[in-house]
Amino acid sequence: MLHKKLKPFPENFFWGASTSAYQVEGANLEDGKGPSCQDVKELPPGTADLKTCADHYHRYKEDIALMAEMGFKSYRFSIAWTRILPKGTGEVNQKGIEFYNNLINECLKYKITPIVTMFHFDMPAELDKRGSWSNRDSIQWFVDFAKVLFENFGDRVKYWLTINEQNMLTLVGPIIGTMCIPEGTKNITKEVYQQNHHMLVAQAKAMELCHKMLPDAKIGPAPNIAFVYPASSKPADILAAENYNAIRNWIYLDMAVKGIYNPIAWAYLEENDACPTFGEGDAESLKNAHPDFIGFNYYNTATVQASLDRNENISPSADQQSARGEAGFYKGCSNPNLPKTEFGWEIDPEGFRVTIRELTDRYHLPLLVTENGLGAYDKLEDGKIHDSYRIKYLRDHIKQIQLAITDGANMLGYNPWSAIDLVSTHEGIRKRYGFIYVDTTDEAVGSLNRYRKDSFFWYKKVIASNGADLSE
Ligand code: BGP
Repeated sequence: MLHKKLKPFPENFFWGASTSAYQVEGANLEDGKGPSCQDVKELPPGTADLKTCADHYHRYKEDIALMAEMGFKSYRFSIAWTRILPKGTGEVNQKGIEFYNNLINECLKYKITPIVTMFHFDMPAELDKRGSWSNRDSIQWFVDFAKVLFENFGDRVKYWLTINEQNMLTLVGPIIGTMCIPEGTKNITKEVYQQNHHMLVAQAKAMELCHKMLPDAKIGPAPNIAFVYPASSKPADILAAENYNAIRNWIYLDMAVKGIYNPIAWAYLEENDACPTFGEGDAESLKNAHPDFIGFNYYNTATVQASLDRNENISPSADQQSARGEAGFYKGCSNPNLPKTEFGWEIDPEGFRVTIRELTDRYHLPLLVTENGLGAYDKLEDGKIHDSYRIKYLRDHIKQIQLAITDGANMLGYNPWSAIDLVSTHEGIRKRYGFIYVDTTDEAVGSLNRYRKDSFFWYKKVIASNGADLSE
């Protein structure tokens, strides 16, 4: 649709940015925090460990002040489960409560709305030992954790996100250092989707509890949604795209929003003898979630073609944004129409609009962008970082949000990744995303001084003009 006139961004639009606890905080075993799966995993070679990260734990005041200087209306961060419950269940660590109280209060001091992710890739190591999400008890562990969060922070936190990128945990969990598969598992797909089922039920129960305990709060899921294109107009490629859309995107949101398993995804599970077992009450719990909005991370689209041979050998995904394939179901391929980042991720701003429209069409719920951004090798020169490539990426995506709003989408906010440089899931701190540069490297911890990147000043103008001025 070529609009004659664009609608403005809504008033009270949440302009902000995101981080996650294990990637930004550091102090990973300080003040009573227990280890999470991230702290005990084998690090990808040459990447920074998680002891320091951006040292946000000690420097959050300086960081929030910088966010306030940019004019942030929201800050999306996650709460480390093991800071609150060092062993995952049982005793509460008051120092952990204190830290997040301080962080939340600091945001509120500047009228920045805290948007809190309850779980971002950091399962308590003690719970991993007990089988992690493969153990049905994980549903209760998560609900108990949620209760502690709602009790302690619910008076001030009005926006909650349940599980960050549950779809990536399920599809590429081992690459991002999460998801434990019990030794000797024969049917890995079945095991993974049983864990996925437990997460879905845990999420649904947490949403129900939130509505009960905090009637004026809002809660939603936060998957990584990337619309899947067919490689061509061949009908077989269209079917392949529908297949991958079903298992990459819709299985998560159909369940979160409607409480049903997506039928194409279910057929895939049947084919693989991988249908999850429902426990007592699961079906009801799944129906009772009623999210208030959909949070979603968008980096780029995916493109697939038909896989017409059930014995085809398809290599596994490299990470969150690379589609792999399933013989006889779909096969990932690159999109020749799209440029790539320095780290090989395709860049597709228009695909953002496509994805937003599709989400609007399918679910009729308000949408909150919880991640979007460009990972690059930034250079600090004379105290400056000239990241025009990032400005271009963000500008192109913000334009597409406005087009989608004009198309009829209800957009709550834009919280790109990341507020400040932090450690990537598997490519170290050299892959930077922030508006704020942190002086540190994968090889050694640096001064940790903060520097405003060019994108910092640009985003400040964008926010001040409520998205009307995107010029550099
Ligand atoms: C998302 C995760 C984030 C984040 C981001 C960038 O999948 O939710 O935690 O790290 O991707 O990915 P990466 O760090 O792999 O570059």
